[in-house]
Amino acid sequence: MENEILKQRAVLVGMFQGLKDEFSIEESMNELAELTLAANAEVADIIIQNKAKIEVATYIGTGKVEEVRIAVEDTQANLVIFNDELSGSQIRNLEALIGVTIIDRTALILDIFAIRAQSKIAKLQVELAQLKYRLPRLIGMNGNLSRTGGGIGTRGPGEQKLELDRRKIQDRIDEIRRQIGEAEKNRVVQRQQREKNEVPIVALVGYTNSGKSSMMNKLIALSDEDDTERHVFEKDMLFATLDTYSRRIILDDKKTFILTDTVGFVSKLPHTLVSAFKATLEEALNADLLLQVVDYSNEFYPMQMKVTEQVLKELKADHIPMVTLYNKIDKVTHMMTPGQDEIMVSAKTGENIEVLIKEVKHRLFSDHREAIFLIPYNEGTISSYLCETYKVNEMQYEENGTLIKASVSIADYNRYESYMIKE
Ligand SMILES: Nc1nc2c(ncn2[C@@H]2O[C@H](COP(=O)(O)OP(=O)(O)OP(=O)(O)O)[C@@H](O)[C@H]2O)c(=O)[nH]1
Ligand SMILES: [Mg+2]
Repeated sequence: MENEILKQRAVLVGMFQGLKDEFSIEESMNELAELTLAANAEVADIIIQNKAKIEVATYIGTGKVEEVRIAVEDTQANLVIFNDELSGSQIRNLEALIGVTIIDRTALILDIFAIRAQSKIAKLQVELAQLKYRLPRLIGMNGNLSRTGGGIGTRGPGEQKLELDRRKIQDRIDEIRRQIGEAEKNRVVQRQQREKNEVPIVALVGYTNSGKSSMMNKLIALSDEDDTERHVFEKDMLFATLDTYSRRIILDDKKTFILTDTVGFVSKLPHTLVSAFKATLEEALNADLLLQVVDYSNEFYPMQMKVTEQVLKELKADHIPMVTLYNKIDKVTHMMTPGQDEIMVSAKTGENIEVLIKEVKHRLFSDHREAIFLIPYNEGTISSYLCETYKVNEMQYEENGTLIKASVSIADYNRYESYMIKE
């Protein structure tokens, strides 16, 4: 089968540079192996160099290069993946010495994104990130690209072939930026509409595969608008979600908010990707509340939380109030006592989801105030807005208009103050 012929076998190479990034090299290589599988390649061998100094020409030392070459020969691998970013000349030198395609962690992650991208905007963003990664490395990668027909590092989003020519790449980057800007205009209009209506936004953020989309689906199912057509894609794979999805969640007392599902993060998430995905992450960056979903059953969850918080900082979203959801508690035997702003949950069994909802309500709606409005009949849009947005405690058709008694947000309290009547 064509797929089997194309299946790549990779030797993974990592360098331990002291504990400066606080994660063990084993954790990092373990994750690199998972990313390799996610890109449809096999792991043939893993080689680690314990060394603090980086060789300018080959990244790892000469002896280690030879060790990698032998491992490639022994395992019949046709690809070597480095755990850190390489320069164009390092790639070229290593390919000359080892004799197979060399890529780095960034190219691997970009490749997975290229496979997964579905929507037009996600495809554009991935291609933009790939081209920006590629531009400074053109000299090193030319030979590589002309030699291989497919495989990791050469895939574009969809069936597209990536450009090779510097000037054409620059033109394409400009064109993609224009198209993303165009697509974003629509989104901005939608958001402004929501802001006008004062519907609060809650965004699910966190490490890839932690259960963000599952949590979203659980909350959609609980919403009294339950409709499986509104469910989002959830799956046990890295980067299942690349687009931002927003759904309206209506709670039992009609309290309404917008819930947003976002792309997952990963350690050493390429900067080109973070900036390319800023457009889709915009909704999350404007949220009133962040729910950080953590896979509590994963032994590396503390590292994953650290990465998530770093990326949020990079996106300048670290000022938004956040509640941490330790998810997948159905998979663990050892529980911990959650601190403030922390909830132990299971998106799968629904355990403690009611605690989560209570917390969200408290965060978003505790400033609501009781009010009685008399809305004139020629202002029908206001009365229907109030009825759609809030749980109406009392409603009567009076001579001069509709009398509505409800608990509303401060913004609406102020906005419709002129229609308010005292009891
Ligand atoms: N046992 C268990 N599995 C869960 C739970 N929540 C999610 N999962 C599983 O975890 C896997 C990943 O779930 P997703 O919801 O797709 O994760 P995500 O955070 O959206 O992942 P990305 O979109 O890739 O960033 C799926 O196989 C889910 O079924 C949970 O509470 N318990
Ligand atoms: Mg998801």
